[in-house]
Amino acid sequence: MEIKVVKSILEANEVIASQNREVFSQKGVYVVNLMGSPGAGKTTLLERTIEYMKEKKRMAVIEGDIATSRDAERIAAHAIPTVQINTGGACHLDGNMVRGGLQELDFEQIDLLLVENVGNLVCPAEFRIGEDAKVMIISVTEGDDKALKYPLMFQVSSVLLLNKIDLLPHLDFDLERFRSDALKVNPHLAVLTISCKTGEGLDNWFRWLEEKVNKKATSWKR
Ligand SMILES: Nc1nc2c(ncn2[C@@H]2O[C@H](COP(=O)(O)OP(=O)(O)O)[C@@H](O)[C@H]2O)c(=O)[nH]1
Ligand SMILES: [Mg+2]
Repeated sequence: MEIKVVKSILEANEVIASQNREVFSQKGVYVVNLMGSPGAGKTTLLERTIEYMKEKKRMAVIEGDIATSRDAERIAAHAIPTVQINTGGACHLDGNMVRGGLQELDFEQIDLLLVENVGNLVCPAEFRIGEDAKVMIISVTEGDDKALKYPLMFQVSSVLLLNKIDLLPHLDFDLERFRSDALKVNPHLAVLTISCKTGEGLDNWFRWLEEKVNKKATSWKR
């Protein structure tokens, strides 16, 4: 009985996520669902991405948090349309919550929608929101053993950003072990090492993202 209930929640979410995706496709908007633990660097990555992309792409951000609008305030300071969704306790965003936020945005004026999911290494991976890609960010301070312990998020992501590599000299983080575990769980994962603090490696992320946004815009105009 319980299993049935859980299944129907996930199925209902799939329907709404597909409807969101249809809206994004009609408008040619590329959507990233950014996931990771609290403190991994999600908001900082969005800030760096906005700084780089601002002159090239029209962006908007949806901020998912259990409470507060602190992250939305950080993003809005960059003069980007920002919507805050407070889940009021839920550990992830789902399709319905995101649908509620879409009314606040003018998709005629947006090429790229960045969604910061609730800080959590488990739940956000279970729910589609209508995104083109799930991207996960993990920081070296979280340890090198997370891929095998929390496999689902690694499995559903297209890109894995390993952040805070500026801190590596202070830690026993085994980069090769981390990379090989992650690829064992998902051989298609693009693993990029970055530091949002020093900027190291971010050019690879920007290039990946820009290519995807351009591709979606091209297919939309046809
Ligand atoms: N040393 C270092 N600190 C970082 C880096 N990226 C983010 N931080 C810091 O990590 C903390 C959490 O970052 P935040 O972006 O708020 O994480 P979020 O909870 O995932 O959104 C902040 O104090 C950031 O300044 C990095 O590459 N290196
Ligand atoms: Mg944040």
